[in-house]
Amino acid sequence: MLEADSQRLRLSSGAFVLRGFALPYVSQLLPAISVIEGISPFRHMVTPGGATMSVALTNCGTLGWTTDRRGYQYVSVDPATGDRWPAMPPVFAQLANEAATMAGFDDFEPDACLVNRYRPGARLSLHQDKNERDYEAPVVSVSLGMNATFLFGGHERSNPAAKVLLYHGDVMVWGGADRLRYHGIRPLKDEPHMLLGSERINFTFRKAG
Ligand code: MD6
Ligand code: FE
Repeated sequence: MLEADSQRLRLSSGAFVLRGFALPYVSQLLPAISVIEGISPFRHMVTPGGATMSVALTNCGTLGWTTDRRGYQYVSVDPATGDRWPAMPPVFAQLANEAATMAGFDDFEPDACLVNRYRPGARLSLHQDKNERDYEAPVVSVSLGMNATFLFGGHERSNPAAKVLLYHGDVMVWGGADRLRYHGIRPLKDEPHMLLGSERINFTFRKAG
């Protein structure tokens, strides 16, 4: 199932890891993240089941992903501030569009960018990304900072999951027949990164509305 050329690891028909694809953008991405968190700070949200997430999150773009006791939803206003989410920086949209094209998904125009912050021990349990209206569009996901083990599962939660290491600068593009696969992140080890220290930042672009 694995197939690789120099910069593209193909996990399945519609799922790719683009190794180092975001590296040329990092010097623009980090200050943009500081601006975003200055407007809409990272926070630990509560799942519908009542658990507080170990991953802290914020958003930029027209729509932002949220969870609380009532469920998961995309909203245009940050519930913590009462204001709109910060705008998506043009460099974010450009990176997402170029990565999607590399994976064969043309004209990707995301309206939502979920920004996740992991510290040692934080994890994301197996889930499907299915709160978006449009499953035609792929999901583009950028990893910065500490390494993480990504779990690439199947279409049932109980299916076995492959483990894929994601490094600083890697971009995943995920769509087509793979759009609704279960996936997650193993608890992060504390192996500090030279730029970001004991943090991993992931941002995930979607067409949500
Ligand atoms: C993360 N990512 O990498 C969490 N979802 O921290 C995701 O949940 C994800 O990386 C869909 C497609 C790619 C992803
Ligand atoms: Fe996801």
